[in-house]
Amino acid sequence: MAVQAMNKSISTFMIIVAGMLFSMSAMAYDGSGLWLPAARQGDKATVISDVKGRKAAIAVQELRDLWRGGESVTLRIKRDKSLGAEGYRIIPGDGNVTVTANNATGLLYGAYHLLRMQSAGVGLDSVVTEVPAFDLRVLNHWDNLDGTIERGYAGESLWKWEELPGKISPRYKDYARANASIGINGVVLNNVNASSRILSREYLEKVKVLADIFRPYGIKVYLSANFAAPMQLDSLPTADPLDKNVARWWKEKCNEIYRLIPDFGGFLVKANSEGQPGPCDFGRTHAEGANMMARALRPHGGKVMWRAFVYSPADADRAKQAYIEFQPLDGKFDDNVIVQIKNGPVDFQPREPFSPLFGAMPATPQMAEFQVTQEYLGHANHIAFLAPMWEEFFGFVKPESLGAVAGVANIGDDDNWTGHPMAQANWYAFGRLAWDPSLTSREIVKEWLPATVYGGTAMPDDVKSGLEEMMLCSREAVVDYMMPLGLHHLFAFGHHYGPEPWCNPEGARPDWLPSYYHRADSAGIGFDRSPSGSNATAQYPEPYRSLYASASTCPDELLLWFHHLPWNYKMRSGATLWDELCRSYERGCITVSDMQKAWTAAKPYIDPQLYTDVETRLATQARDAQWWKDACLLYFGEFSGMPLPADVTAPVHTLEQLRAVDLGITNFESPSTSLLNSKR
Ligand code: BDP
Repeated sequence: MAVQAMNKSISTFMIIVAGMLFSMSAMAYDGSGLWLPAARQGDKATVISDVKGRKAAIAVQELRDLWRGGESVTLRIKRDKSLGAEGYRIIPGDGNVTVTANNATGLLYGAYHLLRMQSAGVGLDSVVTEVPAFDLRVLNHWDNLDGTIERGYAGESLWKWEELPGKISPRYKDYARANASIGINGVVLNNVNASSRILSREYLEKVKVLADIFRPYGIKVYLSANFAAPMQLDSLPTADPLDKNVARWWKEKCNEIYRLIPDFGGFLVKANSEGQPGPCDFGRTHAEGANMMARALRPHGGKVMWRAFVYSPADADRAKQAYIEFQPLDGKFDDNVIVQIKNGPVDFQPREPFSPLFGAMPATPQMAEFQVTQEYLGHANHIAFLAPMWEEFFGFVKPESLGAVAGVANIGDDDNWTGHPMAQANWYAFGRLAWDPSLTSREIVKEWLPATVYGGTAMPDDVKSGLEEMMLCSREAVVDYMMPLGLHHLFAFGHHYGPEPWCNPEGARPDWLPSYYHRADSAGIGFDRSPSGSNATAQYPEPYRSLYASASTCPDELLLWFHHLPWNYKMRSGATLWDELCRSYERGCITVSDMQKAWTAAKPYIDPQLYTDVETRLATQARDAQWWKDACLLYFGEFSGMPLPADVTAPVHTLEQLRAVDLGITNFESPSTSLLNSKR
């Protein structure tokens, strides 16, 4: 008792100390400040600059308000070809730090670099030279004009269309600032499932207001365009890209846009995909459609980002379809078209191999599309730090082969922007990797955690590294408890949250159903994409083609993506496939419980509101991990007929109970099932 009381008073004391540190370093926590430092108290920092214009003024102001380095900072334009349009150099000196760049954009990025170093507690001891790897680093918002967000889990859209252009939310500027601070320079405002109305005069005037706010932060606005807009907005009889009235309509539309927004970035287009209109409706190719729009944008310097996310059943394997449709179009796109390809060949699963389209169209500019929002990784309930996923991608697809990167935003109007406070790390990581894809996940988390979670506290090193590990292992944990060994798309229909490997609603497209992907039967499990199956492996270049083609060389983590194997197949570890599968699910659950422990250890040093929020979400994550494990192992166990290995704990649910959980097919936000709650 006495010991407990003493421990309690020690931890109360530590909470008070940590609380004092917090109040010294920041305002009351609500998550809205993201990773940006709090303003200095008292005197401003000394910043010397004679560079004119809004951008430079922002850079100066940010440093005056936030820089605590002691040295003064000089911002200076200095011509240097090697720095390009956005690069910068930071030169430490005696009592002064100098930032040079070719223009104010570079100076702004240089200013934010200094502030990031400050937040991460990194000293400046040598010259820093930075040039972004990609010219275009863009967030794709899947925001609808009615304020909802497709696959958004952080409230409603930030864009208050009904209030614009008259009323301006202060968050527009905060948003731009946050993006600039991590190097994002483009924003697609609306959903790829686009309403044509965004291109109406009424909406363009609203868009202009946002573009004007974003411009001084180096950010261009882009819009998702509906290919049938000429028909929908102005009743043209067709949207055929080779029809001259259609081409004229787009030209005039672009002229209208550029009169309002002279630096408009261009269009993002989802065409002939999941029911969206496109050139194929008129017997034309994707290239013909994209080029028609590109020619309307060309005089103004705009770009078309044309998505390759298509899967019309040209082949029995969905994973092959985008390649089949797009690869033959190589060389047929105008040079202001860039083909935007999801990282994997299916759809943002917890783990996919890279899409074989990358590198397969050498005469066509390509860009990668990542999903920052956690549609398939536990929504805003699970910690899944995605830098390791993107780092893995860049291990296969060389950044030099890409012209740009896009991330589907996880941002909404929640106070903390991203729903789960730790999901801010994914926004941050996307920006940082889009600037410098050679950064490691660890480097990124070492910047983000102190800047956001524990800066200014006396957190001991072992607790800090516990939090780093918590972040770094989180994506692999999700893979383990949801879809290990290359399994994919075991999700409940529609909302993609919980497990439903048995899901089979009447009339659904087969390639939206889990059984299409897992193919479990008494003979085994997995999708045979080897040469004896769908031969998707043939779409890959060597060495991957051969590596993936044979189960004996295919990496474990992609095994069931490429192969259908017997339950007693002998794995590299010596265990059977079934035992390995069971252990993977078990490991996922154990990792989440380790993540909970790391978070608990950090309690005395973390703002209480943040602490409790994450603690609660981690409890949900732990519950869901168990739910996934039980659902998948009980269901697959019916086919394998094999018992759980002795080192795997028994399920806490029965299959009947889990099958009875009605997940609903739309608008699923959190697993509020009393069944699952009561089981803990
Ligand atoms: C899928 C989403 C769907 C999107 C689609 C896309 O489930 O909501 O519209 O991707 O990327 O992942 O177009």
